[in-house]
Amino acid sequence: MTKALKGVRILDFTHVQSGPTCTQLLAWFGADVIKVERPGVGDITRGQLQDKPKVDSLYFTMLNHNKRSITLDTKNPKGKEVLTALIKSCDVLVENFGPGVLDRMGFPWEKIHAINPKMIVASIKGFGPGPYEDCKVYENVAQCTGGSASTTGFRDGLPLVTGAQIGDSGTGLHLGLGIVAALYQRTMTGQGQRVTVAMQDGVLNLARVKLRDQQRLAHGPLTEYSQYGEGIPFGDAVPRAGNDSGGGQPGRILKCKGWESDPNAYIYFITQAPVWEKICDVIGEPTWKTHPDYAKPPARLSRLNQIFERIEQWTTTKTKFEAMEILNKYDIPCGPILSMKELAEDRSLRASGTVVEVDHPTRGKYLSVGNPIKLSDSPSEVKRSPLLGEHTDEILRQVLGFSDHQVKEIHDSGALDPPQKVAAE
Ligand code: CAO
Repeated sequence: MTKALKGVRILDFTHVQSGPTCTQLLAWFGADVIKVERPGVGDITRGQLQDKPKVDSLYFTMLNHNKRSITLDTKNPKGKEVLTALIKSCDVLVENFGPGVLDRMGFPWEKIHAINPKMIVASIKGFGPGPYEDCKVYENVAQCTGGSASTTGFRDGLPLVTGAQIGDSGTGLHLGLGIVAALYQRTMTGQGQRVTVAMQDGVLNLARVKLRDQQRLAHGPLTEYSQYGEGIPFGDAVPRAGNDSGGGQPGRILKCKGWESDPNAYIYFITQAPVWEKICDVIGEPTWKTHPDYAKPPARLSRLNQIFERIEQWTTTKTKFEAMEILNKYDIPCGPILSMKELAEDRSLRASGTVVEVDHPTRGKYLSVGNPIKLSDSPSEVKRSPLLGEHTDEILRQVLGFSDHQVKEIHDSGALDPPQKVAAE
């Protein structure tokens, strides 16, 4: 079976998490992703959070599947020649260097466009144009500056960052969509273009419902937020809403059987209006179906704490899986709080290829998240990440067509060697 992006070649200048998320997805869709890394060092994550000595970290392996690796010193004159050849023979350059790095390397957009007018140049930066455009940015900085942290956590607690990597992986996803859109446009125009996503913008896009609520505040309190029922006045900015549901249907995380010893024995429970009567039956409060204090959603808003306490009395008599099974029968929306251990062992996620076991020559077997986007005519196999520079000669010969003599010249130039340290005086 063919692959959706077969024939697309990516010059992958990405590192850490945001950019590699994007190029890994493109590789899963069948693009030939050539990861260019600094000789001797490589992507810094190869050595970060290492669980086994001298082995590529899970941080690296889980973000760089299905890619090839070439090491190249792009500050070496011969290295610049090789980079120019790569630009000529690739369709997309993806980078998430700090601001200005590509220009300092001697490859600004204008030069790349002149070398290969069809090339799409896709970049992730921390911020778009404005006062912070020169700042380097990491995940949590983006979560804080994109509106996620100020709206995550409890009203009376600190702003919180999330476990989901919405700044890095979220921005990588946005960039991937921009790249395939630009590739599609290129089929009609024949021209490349620049694709840029700022991490702040990507996070704000994911926090869009909170900007919605910011504007609703001008017209009165946010009645679905718990603090409304608690009689606590709203300020002039969207508050943190704890575990309240963001969709206008009140929801909470409730204890389940075993919560005293299991930190994940909880379930998310939504008191969705159309199934209210079924909820009343399940929890054993049939009179609430007609009682004026409970029957209609507006009457319930000021009593949410009391209502959820009663529902929790019921959920604590069930495990989260028992509660899920019962509630699903009645179409009552709910979700058990699944630990990473439970997800790693989940049989349906294994069967769908969302959790995969990968074999690596130096690390051995490990688990990873496979492609969560399923295409019926372009299945994704997860292939292990490359060792540092594993494909250097293969790429020089097969992709760039260099002869034995030219390859030797490149080796002799030092362009494939780690930069020499200058001795301290
Ligand atoms: N050969 C020679 N030099 C190379 C090279 C190669 N193959 N690859 C990279 N380099 C050099 C660059 O040219 C740059 O040198 P100069 O600063 O002298 O121009 C240098 O490596 C450092 O690049 P950098 O600024 O991208 O890396 P950093 O570790 O200082 O910063 C990060 C890391 C992530 C903060 C920064 O890249 C960034 O802000 N990126 C954009 C936002 C982003 O993606 N952040 C998410 C990261 S994941 O949490």
